[in-house]
Amino acid sequence: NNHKSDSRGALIVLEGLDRSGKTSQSSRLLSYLEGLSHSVESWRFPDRNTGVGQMISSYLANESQLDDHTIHLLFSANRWEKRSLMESKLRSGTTLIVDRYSFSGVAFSSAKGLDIEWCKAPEIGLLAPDLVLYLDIPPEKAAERGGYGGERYEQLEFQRKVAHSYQILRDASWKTVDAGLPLDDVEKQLREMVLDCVTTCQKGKVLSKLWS
Ligand code: FDM
Repeated sequence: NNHKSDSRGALIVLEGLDRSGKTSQSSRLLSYLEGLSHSVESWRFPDRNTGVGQMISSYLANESQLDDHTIHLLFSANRWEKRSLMESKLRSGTTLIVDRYSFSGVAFSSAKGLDIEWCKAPEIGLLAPDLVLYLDIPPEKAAERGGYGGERYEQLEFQRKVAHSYQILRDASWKTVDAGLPLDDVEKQLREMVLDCVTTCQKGKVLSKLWS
């Protein structure tokens, strides 16, 4: 028996405020796992390359206006359109490092005042991450990093509300890292958590669905 080809990849999600360092850390984790000869890909949501993704992208750039419920459902649809590919990658042994997922969907929309249970509903049945890594940074500190690119949600006042929503969503299974530390220190902590998760999935941890 070739156990390696039977083992599945891990679904690892990075969450956090804008400028918390998710994107840098995803690419570092990708290189790290590649270096260990793991099959791994880095993904992000929104995936702006699909038709739905282009609608989202133009909304974020303030080039189009959409009702809060409508854009929420588009973000969710953007995950649904990638669901089967996601599952086949994982089942064939590829680990996915995903920059934002359903938790961003709920945190950002509920920060606008939408009911949290309503926000979670369209996510039911998507694949549940094996690990959620929360890059924790105070909104003020994230704002100081500059480089808010001027997209729709990149404002301190709104990011404070998003931080609050993340606090409500977060459960005991999430792993939180202090994202105010130097990048190398953050990476070191993440590496250990990620490797541990990849190993658990290889050993046969069951792939489950949201919300569980
Ligand atoms: N965002 C992202 C949402 O509002 N809902 C979602 O479901 C997702 C995945 O889109 F401000 C927000 C979060 C962020 C913006 O994300 C674009 P990136 O990471 O800057 O591309």
